[in-house]
Amino acid sequence: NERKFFVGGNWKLNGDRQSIDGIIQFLNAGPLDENTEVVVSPPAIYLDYVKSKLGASVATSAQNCYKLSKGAFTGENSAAMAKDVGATWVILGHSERRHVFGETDELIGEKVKHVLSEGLGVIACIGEKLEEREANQTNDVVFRQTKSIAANISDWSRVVLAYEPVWAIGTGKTATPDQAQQVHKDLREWLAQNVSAEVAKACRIIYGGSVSAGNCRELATKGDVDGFLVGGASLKPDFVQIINARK
Ligand code: G2H
Repeated sequence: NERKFFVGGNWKLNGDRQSIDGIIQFLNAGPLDENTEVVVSPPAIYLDYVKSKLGASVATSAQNCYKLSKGAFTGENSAAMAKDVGATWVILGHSERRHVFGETDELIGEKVKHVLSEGLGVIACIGEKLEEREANQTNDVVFRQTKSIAANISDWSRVVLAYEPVWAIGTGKTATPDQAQQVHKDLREWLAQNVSAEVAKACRIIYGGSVSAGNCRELATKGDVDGFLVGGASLKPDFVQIINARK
């Protein structure tokens, strides 16, 4: 297919200047597969620092932002600010935003709309909890989440969908390649029916949840898995192997 492989590193709330220097060193040394689009997402405080030290082939992303560009919103960051320090993406709707910080489908939709209007790309995350999977509600949940994201998308070329089953996040428990492929395929079908055939064909659907140097290659063979959103392993040199999973 023509979808460019996409690998994002979500550092979450990790890093200091010293450890970040180490990450920048292995990223700049690579070598990184030119056929992979690579994005790293440091904590907002370090976005400027990381961008200034990274080679041009790696883009930067915020991990979240508010739904407005400025104002009396103590503690928040905006897409405009991320853009001002060189970021080109924002991760939205990550399961930790949904389940630790209580973000709703509605708020995530508003953020998607805002970030796109600011000219940045969106890595929009969806995924079911363990009890939802066990109750056979996986598709209900991910379709519901995708629907409130899709309703706010003006330009699909700047959107990547990240399927991250909550039970596989940071647990060492990865979805099997077949489990991931099944949901990605169903999501693409949903896009075809609810958005358009063109969007279904072109939109990258990436997988996240305990992706590692050990499991990335097999996951990457699946036809509807267009890349990864990587947490823990993106802090280690293993991340280079994940970027190169199709090489
Ligand atoms: C899922 C993923 C990155 P990890 O949250 O978004 O984290 O790879 O540590 O499971």
